[in-house]
Amino acid sequence: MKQKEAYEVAVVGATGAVGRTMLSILEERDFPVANLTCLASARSAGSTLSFRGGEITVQELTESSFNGIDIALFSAGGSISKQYGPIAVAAGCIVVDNSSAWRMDPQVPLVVPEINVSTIGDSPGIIANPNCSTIQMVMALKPIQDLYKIKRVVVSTYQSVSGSGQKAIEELTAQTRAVLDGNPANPEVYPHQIAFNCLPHIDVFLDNGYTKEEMKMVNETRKIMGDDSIEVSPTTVRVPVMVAHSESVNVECERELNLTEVRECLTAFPGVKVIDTPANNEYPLASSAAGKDEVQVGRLRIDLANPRVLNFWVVGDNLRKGAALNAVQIAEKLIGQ
Ligand code: NAP
Ligand code: 12T
Repeated sequence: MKQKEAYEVAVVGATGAVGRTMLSILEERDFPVANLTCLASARSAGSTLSFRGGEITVQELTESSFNGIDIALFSAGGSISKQYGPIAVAAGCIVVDNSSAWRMDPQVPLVVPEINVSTIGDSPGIIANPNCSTIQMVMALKPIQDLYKIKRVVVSTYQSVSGSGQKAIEELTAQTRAVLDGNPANPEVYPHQIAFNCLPHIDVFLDNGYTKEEMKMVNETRKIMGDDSIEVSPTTVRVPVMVAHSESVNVECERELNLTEVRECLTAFPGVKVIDTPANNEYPLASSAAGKDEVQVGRLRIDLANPRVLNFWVVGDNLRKGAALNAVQIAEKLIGQ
């Protein structure tokens, strides 16, 4: 895009869990923002959000919201992205979209900057941000793919409630209190109690028996890695954690793995931190990854039965690298940073 001193930036869904994190990250990384426009529904129009020591009044999203905006970061759900993404593009914006609306559209690049920034063309329009569980997994898979070529991945996720937004964070808090006090949990966001429980159900169930979240991990992994031959066998589970998703990953490669080499390639990969000293009880944890930018990888070990198979544990902040940070990194690439 045309380079400027500073850019007109809009955040759609600015009051949400991801939107608020976008504001923090734009501020932390000193993104060259001339003006920040915060957009949400009529419900929160008129409320204020803090940005760079000032207060920004939230405006209601309308068809004219994008006039004069250079970059629009969307995180207000798939139907808003489907409806307003093309309106923003027609107004001359570049859209970085966090929803699942455009990810598998062949015209839309699906980008993790450390992996496939080159798929962003000269006049991108909409750029899709991948699903949170997929981003942290492919960050660990990419260096392994480059060295050993991956055939198949079996993954089970342990996903935090912040992945489903602000209301789910409140639901886990309220339910934890209610259950400890001997009161009923009253599920609203999830179909069952999430406090003190694990739900093998994220997003909606599809006809093939998998959830939509599981199929995102299958299809988005192939698109980001640029390799349709990678087989992904996922089980996605919601756990009573506030922030950061954890994943157990089993990767079958085309040739025998060398654990020292695996450790080295992961350590060298930007955005990945290897934490793997089990003798000192050191391994990635949701509690240590929450609030951090890096994707943490540990429990690296070769499969007991097959020297071409690796097991590891990967943890990432779903609101940061899984959503807002990745989106802002894409915006940084757009402005030539
Ligand atoms: P959230 O906390 O529920 O926030 C939703 C945001 O969308 C709020 O700002 C809300 O504004 C706004 N919104 C809702 N309906 C709207 C409407 N009709 N018009 C304008 N704004 C509207 O959810 P979240 O966790 O931040 O997630 C937001 C979206 O980001 C998700 O739906 C998902 O598509 C995406 N997401 C992506 C990832 C990823 O993996 N990359 C991770 C999490 C979420 P009000 O304050 O007015 O209600
Ligand atoms: N349903 O970006 O509930 O497609 O954790 C991310 C997270 C959808 C998405 C979740 C979801 C997405 C969730």
